[in-house]
Amino acid sequence: MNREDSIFFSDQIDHKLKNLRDKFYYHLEYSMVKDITTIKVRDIYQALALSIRDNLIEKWLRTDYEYYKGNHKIVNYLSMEFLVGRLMIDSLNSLGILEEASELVKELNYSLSDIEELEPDMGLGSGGLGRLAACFLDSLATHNYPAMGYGIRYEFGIFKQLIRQGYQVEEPDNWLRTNNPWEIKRPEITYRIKFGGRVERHDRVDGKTLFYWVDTEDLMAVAWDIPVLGYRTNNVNTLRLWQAQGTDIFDFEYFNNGDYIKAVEKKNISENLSKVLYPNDNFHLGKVLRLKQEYFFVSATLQDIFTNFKKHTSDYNRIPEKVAIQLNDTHPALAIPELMRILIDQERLEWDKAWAITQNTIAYTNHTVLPEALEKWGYDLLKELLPRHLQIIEEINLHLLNRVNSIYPGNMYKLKTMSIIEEGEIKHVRMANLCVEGSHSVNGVAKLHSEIIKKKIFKDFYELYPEKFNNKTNGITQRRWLDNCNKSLANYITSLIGDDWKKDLFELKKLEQYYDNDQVLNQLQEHKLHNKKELAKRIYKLTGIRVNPNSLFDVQVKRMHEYKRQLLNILHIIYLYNQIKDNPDADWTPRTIIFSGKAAPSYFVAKNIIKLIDAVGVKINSDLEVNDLLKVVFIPNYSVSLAEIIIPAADLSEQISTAGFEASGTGNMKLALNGALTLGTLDGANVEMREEFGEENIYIFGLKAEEVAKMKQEGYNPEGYYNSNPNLKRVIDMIRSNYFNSNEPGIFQPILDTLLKKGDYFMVLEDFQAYCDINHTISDDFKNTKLWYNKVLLNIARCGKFSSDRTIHEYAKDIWGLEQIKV
Ligand code: NBG
Repeated sequence: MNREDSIFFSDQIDHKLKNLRDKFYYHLEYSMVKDITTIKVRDIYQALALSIRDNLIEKWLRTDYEYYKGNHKIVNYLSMEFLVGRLMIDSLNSLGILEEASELVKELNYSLSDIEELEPDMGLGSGGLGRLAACFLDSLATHNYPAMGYGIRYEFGIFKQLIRQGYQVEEPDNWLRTNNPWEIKRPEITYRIKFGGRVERHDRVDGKTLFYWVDTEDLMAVAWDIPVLGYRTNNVNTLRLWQAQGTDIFDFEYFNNGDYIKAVEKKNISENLSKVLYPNDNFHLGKVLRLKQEYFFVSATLQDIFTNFKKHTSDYNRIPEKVAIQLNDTHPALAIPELMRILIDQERLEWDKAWAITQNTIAYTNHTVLPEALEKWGYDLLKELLPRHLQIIEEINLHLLNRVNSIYPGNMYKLKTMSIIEEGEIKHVRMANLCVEGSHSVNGVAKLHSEIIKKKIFKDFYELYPEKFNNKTNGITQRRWLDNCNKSLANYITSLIGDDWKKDLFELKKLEQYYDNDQVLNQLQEHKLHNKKELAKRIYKLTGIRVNPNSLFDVQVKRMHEYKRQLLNILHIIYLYNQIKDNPDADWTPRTIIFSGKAAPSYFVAKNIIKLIDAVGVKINSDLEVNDLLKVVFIPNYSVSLAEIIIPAADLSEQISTAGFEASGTGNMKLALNGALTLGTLDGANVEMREEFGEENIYIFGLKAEEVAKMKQEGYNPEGYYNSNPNLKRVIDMIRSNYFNSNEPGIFQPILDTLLKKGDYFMVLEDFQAYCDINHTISDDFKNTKLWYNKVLLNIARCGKFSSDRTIHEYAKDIWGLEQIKV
């Protein structure tokens, strides 16, 4: 590029700071305002982050410019959650300046990992759904797809979990307390968001009816932009997060009455909207504030999309040609009536035209089949908060029901189940039905899950619109989840097969040639041992428990949820404990069982399970008789950055949900890529992992999804298992007799009740024996080091499919019609 056609102001000056070192020292002095005598380690982090940011800014500006100039189609990924984690190491690696940065901080006697520890996690998500969104952004940028992520800039992300006396305690996550060098506030990108009010109807003489949404209570959404770097490419996409602000025009009523202070208070209340992330995973709470958050971010996002679209044309028929909108679950479902409202009320399009544009623009991903996670909003609440949207939803529903009735005349069952409005004593709006009706594509997140969607939860919609339904199996980014978090293994792999795997994970196939190579298998073991020692240090630091790095590291890290069955794991631990006590001199395989994960603050049983894990751990870890043979650890405050330490150190990955309940899982993929073998049910993506890895390289047990369904239908009797299995009975009776909690008798009664009195909904007792049996096999296999690492190698080599790069290429081709635009 020559100077004349440069878009950069900085090209006008001759003394640009060219290298990282110059920038770094510049920022230490001029941004942090520090000298040699006053510098603190946090200044080093801040200055380094600002220097990294400088390094990417030209690319970022150019990316925006190229996308705009070329008028390319853009995908807009709408998600209430982006669980990004830290950005520093990832950015350095993407830019190819990791070594340089490492040398630089050494000059000041620090290591890069010391500096990294100062970066707070960007924890704007609660679990897999939010982390998936972050992996997708990474893959989109790396593969040069024009994309925007849209979400909320929560002031408080996922809460910090403390464990006190075995109980979970929540503390707010004040991640913005220190300056966040990665975000840029864009006050000029601010939109007005309306709530409440009423709808005025105007029947014009030409027969057209117009609707005006008036007397609303408004607030503002202001944009904060975060750069999303592609790996070793010039494309830098944007994650745009909205923050709520009160309008500057204070509430007139108070103002007119001279109550200036009240008016300012009101402004404060509106700003609460983007304060906090709801910490539930797979659970719909139905709170007003949450609904407000959903509309707030959808409305700001659509205004932004329209602003950008209109820079090129106001021919709205071309929207689907230029804009793709992906709804990450139903949380942004209001995008459907909002887009209709804009097209009809503001741009004055006819219903049919507006509807075709809406459907062709929007696509929906479903992430769960749990009924308690499916969003339903009270009809009256919607009416009060978004009266015009409710009218539009009713009209969408009318069209849908007419269609259903014309195809299946008089079929009341179909009308009832497919209706977007759920009738009943209290009427509700079913957001999932709205999403299916309003979009051109509906996808599940693993093969099995997509089948369940078609056969069960959206069965009738599938019959009506089979062409809409498709599968996009989830994936993870290998940049963060191998290259950055497990550097020594990543470098070793690169030394064997080159580094093309970083952008094309199928390249790992080349490792298969080393299947029987003792030296390579030994090296895999060495790297694992190294990571296990690192984790052991961390465990000691965080919990005071000493663990043996040579034991089998058996890991279950994920949200605490009954369907994920941490309870099955802990029942097996008690069983194993009994076995060892009965026969201490047998040839046991020492195990360290590691749990980590947060429970929703109001999820009582999940919190009770944490307490049980802790109590069992306290007992076993202090029992000198079992000593090193068995240790149980609960590491508090699971987060992206903690996962980056635990996952590389795992030997065994627990993916033991009740079959049919885990939509995909993504931790399963991260653990396999880092050389842990999977112990799992045939659920979610485990099914495809077995296909890829080969049956002999994965440990599968338990009921299959259709068996779970059948057994539930025919009547499942947990008591029968308890009475007929002496090992199980002994375990349950120990819990009942307060063996692990003599100081707090009775506290685990709720857990016993879920298993024996309330029908064991997640079939823990049914799968117990199969789980114990397969664990025996695993313990035996682990003793045979060569056999074990054969399997490890094949697992890693066959992980290609589970890259989010593959997932994103599929979305781009099948759903978005998106081209790669290299900047
Ligand atoms: C979760 C599923 C996981 C899945 C992620 C990402 C929700 C609603 N669903 O199995 O439970 O891996 O989504 O798709 O959070």
